Amino acid sequence: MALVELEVKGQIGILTINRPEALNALNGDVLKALDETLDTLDCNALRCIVVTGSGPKSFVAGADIGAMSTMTHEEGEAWGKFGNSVFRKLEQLPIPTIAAVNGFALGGGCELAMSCDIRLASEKAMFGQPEVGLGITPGFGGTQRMARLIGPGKAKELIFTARNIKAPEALAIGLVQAVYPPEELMAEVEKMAERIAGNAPIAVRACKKAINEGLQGDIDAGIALEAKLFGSCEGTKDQKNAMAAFLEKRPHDPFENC
Ligand code: CO8
Repeated sequence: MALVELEVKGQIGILTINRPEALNALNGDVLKALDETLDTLDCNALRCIVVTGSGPKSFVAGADIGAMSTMTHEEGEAWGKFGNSVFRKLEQLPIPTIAAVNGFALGGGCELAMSCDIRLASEKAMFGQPEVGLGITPGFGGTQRMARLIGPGKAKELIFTARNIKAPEALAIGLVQAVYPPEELMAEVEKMAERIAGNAPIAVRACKKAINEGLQGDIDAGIALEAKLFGSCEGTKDQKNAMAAFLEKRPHDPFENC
């Protein structure tokens, strides 16, 4: 069995981290498999990516503690750099990504979920950055992405205390966008992915770019980027198709990524 599986369902790609005997913990082989699988994605044909974990208990229970237990300073830094490069590749995919958090999302697992655009969780999901209890820091972007997602005060509280939180608290603090009974999670995730896939692909990509890149700079630069991207959508076949349909009071033709 592959350590990372890719299932294509129409225009949706479902990536499953597949090491259930270790609750999908990320060792070097899993990270490498994820890296290679991301390289194979056809982001012109696919319109949304779902990331989930194999088995009923865990999304990803963290980086592999056994593998990290004997690392030197240099090995630790190289490990962090590699993990970060993979998660950044995921984050920078041009199409939207949804984490379907089906269980434990701890340490590197929480960081993987935070590298996706949207997080939907099972009622059984648990989130946390337990690293300081293991004598390390979050190392796959956790200090950066959690502070940006839920604000620095709450991120510091969770990271300094190494307190794990359950799905309802993750929802309340905005770490996840919705929580579902475990048996309904994947259907709800796929429903959202289909809805995204049904919208004009160039416009959806432009929105992702505007939000992600806009958040890196000041608001004036973000607004200038938005204006440029808005302009780039005008004149596309999809824009003409959708607006003509509105004006003619009929449904638009399916969008074609053009
Ligand atoms: N690493 C390696 N193996 C793991 C991990 C992990 N993170 N999590 C679970 N496993 C393994 C267990 O060792 C066990 O294996 P075995 O059956 O061979 O003993 C198997 O998965 C099942 O686990 P449990 O029996 O413990 O299952 P429970 O249901 O009793 O408990 C828990 C589930 C609560 C999730 C528990 O397994 C746990 O606490 N796991 C560790 C969680 C954790 O601390 N994660 C954070 C790790 S640190 C991290 O992710 C750092 C990321 C950034 C690093 C970058 C550095 C530069």
